[in-house]
This record gives sequence, C-alpha cells and structure tokens, in this order.
Amino acid sequence: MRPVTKIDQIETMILDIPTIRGHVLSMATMRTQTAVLVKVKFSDGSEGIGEGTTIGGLSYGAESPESIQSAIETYMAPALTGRDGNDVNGAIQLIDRLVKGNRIAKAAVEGALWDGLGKRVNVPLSQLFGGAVHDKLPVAWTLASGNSETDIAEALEMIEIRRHNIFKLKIGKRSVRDDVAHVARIKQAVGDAASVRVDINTAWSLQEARWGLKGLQEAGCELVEQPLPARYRKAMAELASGYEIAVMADEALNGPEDALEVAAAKAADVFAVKVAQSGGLKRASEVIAIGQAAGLGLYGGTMLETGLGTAAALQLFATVETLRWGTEFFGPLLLTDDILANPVVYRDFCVEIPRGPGIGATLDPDKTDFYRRDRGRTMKAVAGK
Ligand code: MUC
Ligand code: MG
Repeated sequence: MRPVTKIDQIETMILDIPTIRGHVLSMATMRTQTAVLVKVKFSDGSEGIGEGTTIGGLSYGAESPESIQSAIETYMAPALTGRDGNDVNGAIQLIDRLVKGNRIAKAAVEGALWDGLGKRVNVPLSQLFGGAVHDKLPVAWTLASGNSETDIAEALEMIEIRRHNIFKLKIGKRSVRDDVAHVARIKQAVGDAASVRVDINTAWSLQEARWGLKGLQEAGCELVEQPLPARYRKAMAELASGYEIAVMADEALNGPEDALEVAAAKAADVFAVKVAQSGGLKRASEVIAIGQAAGLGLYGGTMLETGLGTAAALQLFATVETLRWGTEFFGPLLLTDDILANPVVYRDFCVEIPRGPGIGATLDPDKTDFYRRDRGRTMKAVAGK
C-alpha cells in the first residue's frame, strides 16, 4: 500500500502590489492590490499554492486580507495539518463544519490543495474537474480610471493591440445622469468594435436603477452588473424582467445556496461566478451548475487576483461548456508586476489556459519576497474614496 501523503504545513503571506493606475470603483479607489498567498507543504515534498484576495480592504465584502490570513492560520491550518493531502473533499467538509463564512479564506486553502493534488498526479487542475473544453477564453478589461477621456484612450488602445474588445465600466460613484453620459461616450467611441458593460457594485437604489437601466440600454450598453445591494432580490427581479439589457448578479452570489435563490427569484439573467466569493473551486463549480440548469448566462468573475488565483480560476472555467458572457480574468494586467515565474498569457482578445500540472503556474520567489508585507515595506492597501 502506498503511504498516505499528508498535509505537513500551511503557510500564508500577504503581498501588496501597486496597480498600474488608480482603479476607481463605487466603493473604493485601488492603488495597490493585496493578495493573501497560501502554500501547503505535503509529506512527500510536494507543494500546492492558492490565493485569497478581496478588493478595497473591507469595502467590497466582509473579509479583509488580514481576516483571510488569520482565519487560515488560526482555524484552518491546525485542523488540516496531518490529514490526507489527497482528500480535498474531506478537507472542504471539515472546514465547512469548523468555519462559518470566510469564503475567500476557504477558497485560498482549497485552491492550494487542488494545486498540490494536480501537481502530484501530474495533470492540470482542469482534468480534476472533468477536463478542459477550451484552451483560451474571451477576456474583458475594466475601464475605471475615473476619467472618460482616459478610459476612451485606454479602450481604443486595447482594441488596437487586440488585447480586449469587451469593456466593463465601473460606475455608481457619480449621479446616474453623469454615469449614463460617461457610458454613452465610451460606447460611441468604440462603436461595434467592442461590447460595453457596467458594474455598479451595489451603489444604486431601485429608483436610480430604473433610470440607469433605461439610459444604459439606450446607449448600447449590453449588461449591468449588480446595480442594487446583494439582498435586494425582488428589486433585481423587477429590473431583470423590466428591461432588455442583461442584469448580472455578482455580490448576490456567495455560494450555491445564493445561486439557487437568485435563480429561483429570477433576480438575474447572468451569473458572475467568482471562485473566491463562491467559497472555492468546488463551490464555484456548483454555482456554475445551478446557473446552467436555470438557463442563465455565465461569466467568469474576478476579485482582481494575481496570476496565481487567475490561473486557478482559468483551470475551472476551461471546463465550462458555454460561457456566454466570457470572463474578466485580467487581474495580473492591472498590477505593475507579475508574481508568477510563468505569467498568464493574453493575446487576440483572449486569455490562455495555463498548461502544466495543477494550476499550471509557479511563483517567482524573488517577486513574492519583494512584495510581502512582513518584509517591512509599507504600502497602504486602499487609497480611500
Ligand atoms: C467586481 O465587482 O466585479 C472585477 C473587475 C474589476 O475591475 O473589479 C472587479 C470586482
Ligand atoms: Mg462586480
């Protein structure tokens, strides 16, 4: 009998990496992105890596980088150490029993377990989820400089260099009228060469959303993401049935239970499926299955992870037959530096699925050493409003 490969050690590290420009969202302006990396060391000498990342400190959701790290170090690592490293489902079950919520922290650890397993059996992670049906996926870019002229120049350049022809505009900070005018200008500038969508990050009231959706639709915007607070399912259903523009759920989707309720309430036309927000790759695959079964559109969402989390998400989404709305797995491109030894490849309006075992990526140790917070470099996680 082969000896059991045990989980020997689980380590975490917080990285602060500058963004290439201010990323202006309705709830925060990002000038750096903070990622929590997890390394799991197994008794046979193999390792797995995972990432747990959120946006804008505590302004996007209930977990912060610091809470992700402490949930892993204080509660998850001690429970998992010594267990069979190949038993990923057993680890998920145990952690779900011991830890409520904390989905991003769970996703980071689970990602590292899957990566370790894939690397040990020498298959890409996609194979552990039934096998890839894509080798590349369409990838959107977010225009969020806070300035219409800059956004237009950025969009035109992306189309010119064939990197992106899907744009997500972050709005919800200004008045609805100003936001609609901003979107209309950008849509006019890109014309039929690109799809224009918006993300409100829950900033609108139902009243504002009614005006907003009407204006956005007339401007040629194709999709509106999470206009209302996550719990407003009835109001989201009213918007989804009242307008032609597609309504996408993001913050409303925290795992399969939410997915079922959102689908049953008809509170969205499209699911933005985020691995971190779902609570890990396995739960994200369940959210995807519910969306598919409900006949909804699917979109691969991001928490603006580095290449590590992006590679893991790509492995899962490579297995999804129909991704009608593509993906936004551009996280590494928003950062001034890449922490992978083999960065994710973007070309011809697509992102390529990394090849190789596990997530198909390894870290560049010089980069992680340079950006780790506990090495004494100080960098504020969020620049504020
Ligand atoms: C979100 O809410 O979708 C994804 C892309 C981006 O620019 O921000 C995120 C978060
Ligand atoms: Mg969103």
